[in-house]
Amino acid sequence: MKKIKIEGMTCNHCVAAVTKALESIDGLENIKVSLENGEATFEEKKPVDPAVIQEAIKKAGYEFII
Ligand SMILES: [Cu+2]
Repeated sequence: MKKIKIEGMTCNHCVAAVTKALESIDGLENIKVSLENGEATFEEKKPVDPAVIQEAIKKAGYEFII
């Protein structure tokens, strides 16, 4: 399981937006986004470039802290 830090989430809409962004990435599964902890966890069915994840989260309007 991988864990990433996400900055900027303030409510459940943010959680939904980040979840959707992560779900749009091919190769990720079991995505869980925690508003409380400001993080997301997921499994990689196949290796995913962190830059792709960062880009998707950025596009959704949040910041992925490596
Ligand atoms: Cu929000």
